[in-house]
Amino acid sequence: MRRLIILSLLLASCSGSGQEAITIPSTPPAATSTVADPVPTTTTSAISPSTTLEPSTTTTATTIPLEPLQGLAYEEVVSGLAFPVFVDAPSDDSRLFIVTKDGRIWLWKDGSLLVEPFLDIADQVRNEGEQGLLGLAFDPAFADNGRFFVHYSDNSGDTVLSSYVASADPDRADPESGQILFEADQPASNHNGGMLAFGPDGYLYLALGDGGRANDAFGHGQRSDTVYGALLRFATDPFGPAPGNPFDEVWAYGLRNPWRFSFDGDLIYIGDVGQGSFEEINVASAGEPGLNYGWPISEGLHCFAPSSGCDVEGITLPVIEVAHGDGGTCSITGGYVYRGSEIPELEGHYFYSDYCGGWLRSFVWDGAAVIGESDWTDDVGAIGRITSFGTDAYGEIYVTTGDTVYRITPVR
Ligand SMILES: [Ca+2]
Repeated sequence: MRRLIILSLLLASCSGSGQEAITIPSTPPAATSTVADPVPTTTTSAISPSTTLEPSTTTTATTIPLEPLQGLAYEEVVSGLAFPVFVDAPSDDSRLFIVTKDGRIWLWKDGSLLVEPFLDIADQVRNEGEQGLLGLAFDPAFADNGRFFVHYSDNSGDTVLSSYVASADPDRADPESGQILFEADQPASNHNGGMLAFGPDGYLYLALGDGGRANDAFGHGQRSDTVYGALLRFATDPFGPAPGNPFDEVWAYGLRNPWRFSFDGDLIYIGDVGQGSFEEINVASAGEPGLNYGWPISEGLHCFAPSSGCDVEGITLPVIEVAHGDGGTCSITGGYVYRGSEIPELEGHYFYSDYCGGWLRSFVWDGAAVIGESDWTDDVGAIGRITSFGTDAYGEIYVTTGDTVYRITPVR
């Protein structure tokens, strides 16, 4: 059974790291025991459950009441993959696009995995450690123009953002359509960031890490004039830094290794991987330019450099900090706010995990504070290292492990 976990934002305690906790007098209080259980004991709403990924036009719109939610489960979608790191789908598209780190995008369609990949750029991708094909985003007009964007490490280990278009066969991309749009040298093999997504403003966001090694070795974290340790924002027609960016391509900075971020309405949720002690989830207004997320001044809600007495004025601090050792935590995996139809009780819950810990947790950001923190790990069970989350076109949430894609489903 799920259990409610109560973590205090202000009690960033007992790390053993020697880092001083940051006192945030203006931060609203964290969740308390008065937080409502996210799972109602009786179901009063009636929805139209979707039990398949078929287009809604083929389903019968029968409204039946849901049984009470007992918990969550992972439903295996497809296994035997070579390190899936992302799942996504264009709007109103029943297919699932599965990214494997080796440089391929696979299609799960009508209940099975197509034999031939949608895209295969493995010969252009270095697939080692944190390097590989790391991000995928569909043009908001994908249904009309077939265009999509990928972020990968090239054979030199450097960052590349490219676009491709689907071929006359909608299940295959045109491998000759690739256009390199943006490149950045990577001074080290780690901390390449990864995530690529369109924001609510229609611009394309790319998250890059601090350049790598440890302790912000290259001094990129607090520089707004480098693309490292930053959230970049691009216009795509024509391609270039988006209008309104505070610093050329850079939209926000002070990030260490933002592996996964997502948008929900006018908010952005960023899972920023910490160094040796603390992981963090940040929630901020997606439309606010120039935010500084603190690295390496802060790691989570603790001072990092300096290790005590750090000045965090002007820094956007995380809303969730997870200490290493909490459930095996070592490297946070940011996820999504649930906006699907199968689990209406969890509408608005942000799901996230950790690569090492493999746990599944959620919370609700109510606009001022974290409420309803929940740990679903006992429900869903241990499935190993969770590399990423993803969503389908209907807002259902998926997780990926080293070889399998699972869907989060309700138990009723
Ligand atoms: Ca931070």
